[in-house]
Amino acid sequence: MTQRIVITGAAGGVGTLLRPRLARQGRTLRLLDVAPVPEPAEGEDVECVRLSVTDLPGMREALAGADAVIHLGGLSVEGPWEQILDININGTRTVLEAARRAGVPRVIVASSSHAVGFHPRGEGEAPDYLFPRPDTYYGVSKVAAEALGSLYHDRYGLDVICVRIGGCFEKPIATRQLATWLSPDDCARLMEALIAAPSPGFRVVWGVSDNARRWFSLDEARALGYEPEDDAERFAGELEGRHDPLDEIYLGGAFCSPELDADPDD
Ligand code: 15L
Repeated sequence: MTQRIVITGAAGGVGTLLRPRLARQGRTLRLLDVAPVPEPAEGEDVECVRLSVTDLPGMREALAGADAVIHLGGLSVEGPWEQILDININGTRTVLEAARRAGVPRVIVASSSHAVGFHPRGEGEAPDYLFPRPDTYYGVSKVAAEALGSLYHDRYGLDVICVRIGGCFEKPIATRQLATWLSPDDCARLMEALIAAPSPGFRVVWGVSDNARRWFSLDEARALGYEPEDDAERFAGELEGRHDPLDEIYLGGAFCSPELDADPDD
């Protein structure tokens, strides 16, 4: 039987990187976004739907028959509170509620290091399930997404895995990402593991490659079958000067800067 995987925010950065990497024989990818999603190439088993994560009836229809949802949709950086509240928080609740109503058993939620960004860097690896200390409204929305995932697991039995993604780009774009980078190939490896893991329940894992300078634990992700193969270190020479002093102090780095205060004039 064909496996059906839905990706929200499929036209965004991570969605675009995942699309070719999650293609499999016997799998249909249903790609949702408010922005246009490029039409399927010849032979690509893909369905594209223009849809907001805040549209419950539309989401419910789009999720019908899905085996799992990878929820990437929403703002991926700091934004005005009203937008964060509507798109990220209400949007995540809408996706989970649509999954419940459509009978989708598993939702993988994109969380972020910014859910815990105000934790001091400290020595050693930041553990799995590190208590929330968001660094922005965006970080608050990721904490809320994790809380909603927990609720939808405990109340309705959905498997929900929240991935605190370090930073998933083609290659690292700042020195901090020598520690926090999740390579696109490792991101796909992680998603495959999370799609396949038997009865995970509710989990919070770090999404990071096995970087030599890694700040985050890989224990919980590995326990679910993730085997990272990449290390950002090979890009170290290219990142000269792409450094923020806050990277030494907080897990969230520059997201902890007062420049990100939402309403500086009030
Ligand atoms: C995130 O959560 C963002 O979505 C991404 O755009 C990067 O800024 C990343 O964190 C990061 O910290 O590098």
